[in-house]
Amino acid sequence: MSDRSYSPELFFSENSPYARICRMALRERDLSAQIKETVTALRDPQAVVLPHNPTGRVPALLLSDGTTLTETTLILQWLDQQGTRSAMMPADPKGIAAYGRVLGLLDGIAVWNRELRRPENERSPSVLKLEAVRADRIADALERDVAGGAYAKIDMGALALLAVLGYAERRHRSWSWRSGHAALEQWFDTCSDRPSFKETIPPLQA
Ligand SMILES: N[C@@H](CCC(=O)N[C@@H](CS)C(=O)NCC(=O)O)C(=O)O
Repeated sequence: MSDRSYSPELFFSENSPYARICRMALRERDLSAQIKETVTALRDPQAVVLPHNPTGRVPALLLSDGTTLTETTLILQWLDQQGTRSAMMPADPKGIAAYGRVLGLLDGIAVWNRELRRPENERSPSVLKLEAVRADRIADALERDVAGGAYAKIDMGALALLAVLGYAERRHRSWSWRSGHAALEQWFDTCSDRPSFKETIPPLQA
């Protein structure tokens, strides 16, 4: 914090599924005119986010008084209090559980993807296996959830699910999540038509 005043600024990387949830929420809540989005490098001593956020991670949201919020869920909670649109952060236990389940999937996939980015001889086969099994198990649960009507309302849990499946489509293609998950696939194909999703698509990774 400082005595200076800042323009609210959301630091992101195009590849980050965590930041993408916040970027989608910004659009869904019609806050793009008030909050600027700034691309930052990651794991780079010159990264523009570093003076505001020593963790160097995204998303990070710089507020007008110089406070920087980090961690996706905390940023979403703050965004939820801005603007005039109705709240998107679930408050009921079922909605909170649905949001948490998706975050759990995303955390596992982030570990899996990081492992895959290491040189082949440094990868841990047991980590790769554990995360693949975890992701499939959560996808099976999500398949049942979606078939039962969960994630039908576009709240923060639904945005998180769009971001994680969108990440699997473009950046983590070794996970064939569609196989055996027809309801999830249909949900994704329908919901990915939203402008907030289309405007935040990450580059394709081979
Ligand atoms: N727990 C954090 C995770 C954010 C995260 O891991 N972001 C990644 C990009 S997807 C990052 O900034 N990595 C850069 C680094 O590890 O230095 C959240 O919920 O926001």
